[in-house]
Amino acid sequence: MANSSSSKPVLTAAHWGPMLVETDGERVLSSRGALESRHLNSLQTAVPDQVHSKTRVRYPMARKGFLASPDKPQGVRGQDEYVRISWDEALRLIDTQHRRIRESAGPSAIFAGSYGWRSNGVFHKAATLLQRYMSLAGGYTGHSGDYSTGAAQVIMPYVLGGNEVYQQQTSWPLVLEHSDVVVLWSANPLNTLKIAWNASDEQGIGWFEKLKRSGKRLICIDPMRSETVDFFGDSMEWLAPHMGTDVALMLGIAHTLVENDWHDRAFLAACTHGYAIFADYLTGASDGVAKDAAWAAPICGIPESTIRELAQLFSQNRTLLMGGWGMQRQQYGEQKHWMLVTLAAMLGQIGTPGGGFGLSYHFANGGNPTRRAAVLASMQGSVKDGTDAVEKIPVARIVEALENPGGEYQHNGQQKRFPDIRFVWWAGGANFTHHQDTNRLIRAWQKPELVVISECFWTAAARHADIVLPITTSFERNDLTMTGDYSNQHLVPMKQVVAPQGEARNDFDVFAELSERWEAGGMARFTEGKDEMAWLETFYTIAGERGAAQGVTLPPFAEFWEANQLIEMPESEKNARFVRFAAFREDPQGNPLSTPSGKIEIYSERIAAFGYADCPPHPSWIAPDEWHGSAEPGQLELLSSHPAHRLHSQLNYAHLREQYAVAGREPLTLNPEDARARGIENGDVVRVWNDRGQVLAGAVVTDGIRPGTVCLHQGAWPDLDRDNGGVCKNGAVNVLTRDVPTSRLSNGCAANSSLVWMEKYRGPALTVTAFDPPASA
Ligand SMILES: Nc1nc2c(c(=O)[nH]1)N[C@H]1C(S)=C(S)[C@@H](COP(=O)(O)OP(=O)(O)OC[C@H]3O[C@@H](n4cnc5c(=O)[nH]c(N)nc54)[C@H](O)[C@@H]3O)O[C@H]1N2
Ligand SMILES: Nc1nc2c(c(=O)[nH]1)N[C@H]1C(S)=C(S)[C@@H](COP(=O)(O)OP(=O)(O)OC[C@H]3O[C@@H](n4cnc5c(=O)[nH]c(N)nc54)[C@H](O)[C@@H]3O)O[C@H]1N2
Ligand SMILES: [Mo]
Repeated sequence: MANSSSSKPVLTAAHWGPMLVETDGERVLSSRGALESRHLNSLQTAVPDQVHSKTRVRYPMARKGFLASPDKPQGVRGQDEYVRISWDEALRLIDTQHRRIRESAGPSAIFAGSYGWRSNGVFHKAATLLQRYMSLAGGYTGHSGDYSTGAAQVIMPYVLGGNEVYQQQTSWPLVLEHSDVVVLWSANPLNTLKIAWNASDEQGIGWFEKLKRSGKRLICIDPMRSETVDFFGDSMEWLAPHMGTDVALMLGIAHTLVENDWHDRAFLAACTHGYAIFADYLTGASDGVAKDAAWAAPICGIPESTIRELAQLFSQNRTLLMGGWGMQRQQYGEQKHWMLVTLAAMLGQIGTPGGGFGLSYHFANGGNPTRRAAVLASMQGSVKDGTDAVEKIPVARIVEALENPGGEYQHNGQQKRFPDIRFVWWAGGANFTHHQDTNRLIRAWQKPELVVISECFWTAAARHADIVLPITTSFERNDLTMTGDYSNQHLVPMKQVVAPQGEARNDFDVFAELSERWEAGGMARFTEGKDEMAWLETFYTIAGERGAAQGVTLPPFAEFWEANQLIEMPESEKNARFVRFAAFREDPQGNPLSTPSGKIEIYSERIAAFGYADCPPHPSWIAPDEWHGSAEPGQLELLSSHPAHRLHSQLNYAHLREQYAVAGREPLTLNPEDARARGIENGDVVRVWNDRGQVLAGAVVTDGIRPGTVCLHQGAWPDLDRDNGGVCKNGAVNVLTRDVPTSRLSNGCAANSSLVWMEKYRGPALTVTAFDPPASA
């Protein structure tokens, strides 16, 4: 039920935290954070824009060329007009074509991997619900991995036994107590902590604020002077290497350690495996090239003397290397965190309070101690006796799969074959902004026989679909969420604020109805006979059982739901003293890691056995194809970091855009040197291009970025102008990025290894139309 009282704000939550939303019962009036915080999170103000945006999908729509002959669609996806159809017609069309394709081509022809940051909540999980329906219908092709940590999450288990990127970090109180030096290496927590996969617990920035006032030595290694460096001001040093060269920089530091006998031999002997082989590479004994500071300096663009100073500083102090993820979203991205861990191992501080490395302080408030908690259960992606994914493709290889059906490829030591995908359904992801090389994607996108998109908004993906289904935002339905992916700090009701807009339906209801169309009794199988509130009560009841084991008692569900209040979980003294790898450090034999040797693998026999030239068996410097070392004069390194006032592409249409748009489009950060060389002034429209595509963006000229590097944050909506050479008017960075795997080990996203050209734009004035729905909508 929509809340009809106008006086009391409704409590709900998004990835960007618990929020209070004011409504008059029909319209959303305003929204704000529900937790007390000294750091305003701009995303929390955007609920009215989300619910009432002119770019909402209002009705089911179908592409003309598809409707003309659904068995054999005509026209070009992305160039066709859309026609309004009824829900009944839309679901009938989907059911008929789904049946036809499944019968003729089998379950692997149906791609339901549907990656993306759908709204949070334990029940209305778009892709999970899609997969649940496809499990009922007989299986599908899913995906493995993610765009976030594609390389790191595959390499780290070989090295440390766990993925490290989604695991709790040594607790913040201990970092503040014990660390002397903290290094943010390719991390921008001021931006990235605005969100979490559940809802943000909003504690992370507060911890970084304490760090700022701690008097510790703080260093940020990033080609761009990020919001975080600005936030730390004088208390942080900024070192700006060339993009993609961090392994060389780390090797230079490591070599300096060895030269001075500053490395921790005892730790290396007791806790690591294969160091000697790596050491031969480091010193050049095996290949004749000593990876010393003088070698590293011209590669990474950091002076030799600085590299040597870092080695001394790190080895003589309790040092914590906080690794972010931008640097592994690159060709050979696997090497980055492997080398970071190797460097930390050489420093010998892994497993100490406040020393070693951590790969999630910048994400989901890692290090904020885990509470004793009643943790919610959540919706599962398969029905009883259903068929789960019959096949999985590495998530960022989707275009390669469409281009090369049946083609063989290597993944993580396995020889695999791409399925022959004929039907793609995306629910809860924005693959036309998240995937690399948009123009190549658009070509590959013509291949499937059917593309269905479930969306709240007319995204570029929706504009390239055959059928577009209008879906509710999370403010038009009821749900539950925890805050903090690691802390479980709060349990929050996500109460419906207003009625569904237009003809929008919940993903759950769409797939429930399709299940019934698929087979008699399908709806009951899909829903297990439960509606929204019954499911929420189930998840809450399980939370109560889990909580009981932790000494946490929840009020009865009805009372909780009525109260419109979140529940804060009690602190745990034990968890507040958590030190990652403490037990292993104390007794490596008794508490081995789950690696083959039980130790930190600096050399991996398993990886050696795969024989991958693009992922050697110990951390190595391999020059990417596109980097400053291969750039022609005038070419620039392209950075696509995550945006401050969006979650990827989410909210690009919102009023927040006024805070960052330049010349009406996505801002592009460039150094004054690069601006002068091209006659570009602050605020100008620039054209940026390479052989993959071209975009227009608004120039932000600042010394806060390394010369030779430009940044376009990821997530601007593609707005390709076919009448003007296909230029993207809104500055969508993936029009320019290269679509190659990090390596054949993990096949991760490598967007941050791309070169571009840039000039002042002198063409006709082109207005951004990305947020105008199709004329007929
Ligand atoms: N160049 C470059 N590219 C990148 C990155 C980069 O660093 N550089 N980063 C990569 C990373 S790490 C990621 S995680 C991806 C992010 O890629 P995505 O997660 O795909 O990006 P979002 O913009 O969050 O897309 C979520 C979509 O889900 C829709 N949605 C929200 N709620 C619901 C719902 O309840 N139901 C349905 N059906 N839809 C809903 C939203 O409207 C939105 O369009 O981008 C990747 N792409
Ligand atoms: N506000 C907001 N928060 C978010 C997101 C969002 O879209 N908006 N996205 C969320 C998601 S899904 C994810 S995966 C995380 C992403 O978290 P990250 O991947 O850590 O975020 P990025 O901004 O891609 O990269 C972090 C920093 O790495 C730097 N960097 C890039 N390349 C290099 C390099 O070669 N060397 C060095 N030293 N630094 C480099 C970038 O300049 C950037 O400042 O953030 C999450 N948080
Ligand atoms: Mo991500």
